[in-house]
Amino acid sequence: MARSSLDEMADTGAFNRTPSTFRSFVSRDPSSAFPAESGRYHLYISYACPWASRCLAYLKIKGLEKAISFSSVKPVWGRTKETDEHMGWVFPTSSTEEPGAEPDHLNGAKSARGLYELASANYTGKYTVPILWDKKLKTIVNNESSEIIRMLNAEFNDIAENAALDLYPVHLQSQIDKVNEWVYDDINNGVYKCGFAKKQEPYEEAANKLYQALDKCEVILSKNRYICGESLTEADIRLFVTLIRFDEVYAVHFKCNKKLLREYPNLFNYTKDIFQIPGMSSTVNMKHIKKHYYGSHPSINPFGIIPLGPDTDYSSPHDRQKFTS
Ligand SMILES: N[C@@H](CCC(=O)N[C@@H](CS)C(=O)NCC(=O)O)C(=O)O
Repeated sequence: MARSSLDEMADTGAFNRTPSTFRSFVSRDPSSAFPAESGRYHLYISYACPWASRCLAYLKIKGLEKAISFSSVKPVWGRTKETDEHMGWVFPTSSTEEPGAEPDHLNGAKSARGLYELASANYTGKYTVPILWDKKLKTIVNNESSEIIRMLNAEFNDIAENAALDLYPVHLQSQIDKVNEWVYDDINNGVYKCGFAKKQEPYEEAANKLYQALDKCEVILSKNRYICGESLTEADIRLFVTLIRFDEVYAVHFKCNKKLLREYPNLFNYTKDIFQIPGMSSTVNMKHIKKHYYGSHPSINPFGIIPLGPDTDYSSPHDRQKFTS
């Protein structure tokens, strides 16, 4: 049966995310199966999705917009087939139906599910975004954002307009990997564990870990401009996509309200700092973000009401330059 993340529940009532399936790599080596050619790949995203948004962030800040096309699905999950009840990402039928979302001009698919079915006749996993699509071989190269961002960082440098930017430099790799591990478990995925928990105990466990990790970030960011020191790295982009959704969505929808992002001076200013990196603000479509979460999880928000606030202005001044003067 077709599944979504709402079905990934252990008997304990805890949320357990399953791994992605398509794991091929684009390579700078022209003789590889998926060589880094301009115009060959398309990134399917949802602006709502933090995992897809980190890929879009890379596409923008590495200057790959001319080399790799992208499009977003509609923010609210819909029926992906008439013959069953599965709810998932769907494309609009016209460019005006949902500002920011585009019909699937490449394959004419009605849903992300349609793309997975084109790529593999016997796929049984979830129909997730992001999807890195190969237009030439008409297949999915990779649907795991943590790997897609590594490809965008390093493999497309012959065609990237900002090839010099290395967000995973050799000398910081072990530090970045360590930070990613706890940030993923306790923050990126941690908010989902809070929100999707079906029992009090796993919720409290996840919420306690989330706040310990946020407190830890706050301390680090009181000493450094970025989470791994004085330069922007992959770990910052990965942390940012959760922070930017925190007060608008997770605090309410996922019950992460013990403390708000705006009550953490360093984390709050840091989020503004990353948001103001050229290209980054265009990756944040708060309308899609709010419509998706509040509108796609009826078990959590049955009436689909979208809260009005807080409507924070992340383009307002921040104090993070103090670390680099
Ligand atoms: N491990 C994947 C996770 C992607 C993921 O879970 N995406 C969610 C949206 S935020 C999705 O597409 N869910 C569809 C579903 O659960 O059916 C990645 O990081 O790329």
